[in-house]
Amino acid sequence: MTKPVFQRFASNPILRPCDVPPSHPEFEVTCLLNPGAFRWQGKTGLLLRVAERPRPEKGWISTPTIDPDSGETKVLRVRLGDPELDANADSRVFTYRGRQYLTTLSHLRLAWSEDGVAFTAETAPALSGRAPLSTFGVEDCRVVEIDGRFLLTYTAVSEWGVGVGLSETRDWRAFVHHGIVIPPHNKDCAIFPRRVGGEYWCLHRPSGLGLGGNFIWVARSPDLLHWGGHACIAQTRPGAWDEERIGGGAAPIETDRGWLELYHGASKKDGYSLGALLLDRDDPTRVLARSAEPLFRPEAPYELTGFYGKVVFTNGHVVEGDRVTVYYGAADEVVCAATASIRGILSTLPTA
Ligand code: MAN
Repeated sequence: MTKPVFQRFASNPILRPCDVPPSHPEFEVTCLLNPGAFRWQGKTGLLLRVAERPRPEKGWISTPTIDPDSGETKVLRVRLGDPELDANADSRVFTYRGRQYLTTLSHLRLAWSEDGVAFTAETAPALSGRAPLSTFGVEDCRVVEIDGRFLLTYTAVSEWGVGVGLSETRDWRAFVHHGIVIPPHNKDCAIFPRRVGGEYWCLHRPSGLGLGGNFIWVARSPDLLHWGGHACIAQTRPGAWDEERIGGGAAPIETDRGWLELYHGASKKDGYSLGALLLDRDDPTRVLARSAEPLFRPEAPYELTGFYGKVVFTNGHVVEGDRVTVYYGAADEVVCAATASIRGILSTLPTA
C-alpha cells in the first residue's frame, strides 16, 4: 500500500465544542468546525465556526436567529410532531411552515496557538451575523493576507439565501465589513494570495438549480468588491468521489507547477472528502490537473460520526516551506489537523 499523502495530528481532535464558551449563557456550543487559518505575529490563528443553539429540550426543536428588525438574537421553538415541521432529513437544516431554517446559528471565533497544535479560543465572537443578510449566521471563513491586509471571505446566511461576505482587518481587533460581495446562492469563496495579471482573483461556488450544479468558478476583480470575468473551472463528476457537490477550500497555494487548490467533494456513499486541483499560474481559468481519487477521506472515528457524519471539510491551512498543515472540520462537530508535503500532493497530479 502506498503511504497516505496526509498525516493526521496525533492529538486530533485539536478543538471540541467544550473548549469554547458559548456566546450567550442560554446557548450550548453544538459544533466547532471549518476554521480559517493564518499566521500573525509568530502565532497560528484560527477563525473557528462556532455553531450554537439553545440547550436541547426533549420534545422540542429550537434554533436561534437574528431578528431582521431589532438585530436581537431570538429563538424559534417548535414542538416535534408539529404537522408543519419537517426535521428529519438532515441534522443541519429543518423546514417549518414551508420555510427552511438552520438548526444552529454560527459565528466566527478566534483561537491562537504558539505551535499550531494546541489552541486557546477567545471568549467572545470576532464576527457575528447581522441583519439583514446574515441573520442565520456567518460560516466557513477563508483568510488570506495581501499587503498586510487580512481578507476574510465567509458564508453569510439569511432567509434571503447563502452569499459571500467580505470583511478585513490588519490587527484582528478592528474589522471593516464590506457586506455581501457575491449574492446568493454562493459560498466557498477563497481569494488568491496575490494579484494575477494585475487583478485580484477568487474561487467561488454558485449553486445551480436545474441546469448547472454545485460547481467551482473563478472570478477577477480590480478592488475585491466588484467581481467579473467569471469562468466555471470544475464540475461534479458522475460516479466519482466528487459526484454530488464540490467547493474550493482555502486560498490556492502557489507552486512552480501552478496554483494548487485543495477542495472538497461529496458523494452519496462516502460523504465529504478532499482532493486537489492544479490551475495555470498566469491564467487560473485553465485547469492543469485534478485528483481522480480523494487525497483525504473520512476514516477516523471522529470523522465518521458526529453532528453530520462522514465529513472532512477544510477552508484553512498554513504553509511552511514544503509542508501544508490543513485545519479541518470533522463530522461537522470538531476541529482537526493533518499535514502533507506539497511535493507529495503534486506527485499525485500528473499533467498531460
Ligand atoms: C449546508 C451546510 C450547513 C450550512 C448551510 C448554510 O446545509 O453546509 O453546514 O450551515 O449549508 O451554509
